Amino acid sequence: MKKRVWIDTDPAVTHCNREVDDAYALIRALRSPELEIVGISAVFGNADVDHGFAMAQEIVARSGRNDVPVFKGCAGAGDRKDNPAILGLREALEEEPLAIAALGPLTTVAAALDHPDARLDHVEDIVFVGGRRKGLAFLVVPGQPRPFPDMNFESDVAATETLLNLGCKMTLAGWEVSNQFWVTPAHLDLLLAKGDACAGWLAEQSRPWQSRWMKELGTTGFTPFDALAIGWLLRPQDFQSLHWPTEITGTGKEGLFVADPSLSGPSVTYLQSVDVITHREDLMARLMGQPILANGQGA
Ligand SMILES: [Ca+2]
Repeated sequence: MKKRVWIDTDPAVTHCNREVDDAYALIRALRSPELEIVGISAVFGNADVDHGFAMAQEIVARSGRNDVPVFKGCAGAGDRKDNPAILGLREALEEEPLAIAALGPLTTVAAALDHPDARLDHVEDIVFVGGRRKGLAFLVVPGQPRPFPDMNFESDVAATETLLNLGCKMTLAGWEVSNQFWVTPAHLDLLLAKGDACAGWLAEQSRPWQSRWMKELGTTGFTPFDALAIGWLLRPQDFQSLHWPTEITGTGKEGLFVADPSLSGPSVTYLQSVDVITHREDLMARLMGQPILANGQGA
């Protein structure tokens, strides 16, 4: 049986900061026959919601998956009035249980679920690209001038609070698990050489983003953060995880979403590490549209 999934995403790719990792997550998911993607919703974040909506539609078309509906969601933190994404997610939940991959700020997901008619008992998991282990700074390299922000969390702290207070099951696919995983120039060359037009487009769009990481941080490539959240839905056996209580400390931009055994708030599944080699094989094969073998490798 296929796993029902809703994906909430903030793809920039060709616009604003040109971050590409939502595209890695979306194409990976759209090319995974194990998943029934019942809807994709665009939210503000890396770009404004209008661009994110258009880009999500473009990625669906490039992946050859025009059968998957795309909905426009919330335009900013606190924008919780009904929109097609909020109503679409709530309707999808009425039918059967599903998992939610939350790849951007949680505004739309919180608005959909914080409603008397929302079937919270049908939320199997909210896989959120955010949160941190206590004391963890988001540093790619030692001596980095400024740590990376916990962008999706910081963009709407209240939305995270809402979902925790509702008692929703949540998995944090945040910095720690993602920052072990690199897409290098050789991987982009492979996508171009062995992939189809969609994989080639992704590789070309990734070059400027990758160059920026390598130039500014001295890395061997970039981290496709959001793709790890989809990976958890596909191959949980590749991950090491912990079940830890959380707390939201501080307020506004000073706020941190922290998981640690010493805390006393709602518990989450915290993804700690992943089998990088197996998991990257799986990602690359799916991006190129190749069949996946049981060991996670492309045929
Ligand atoms: Ca994202």
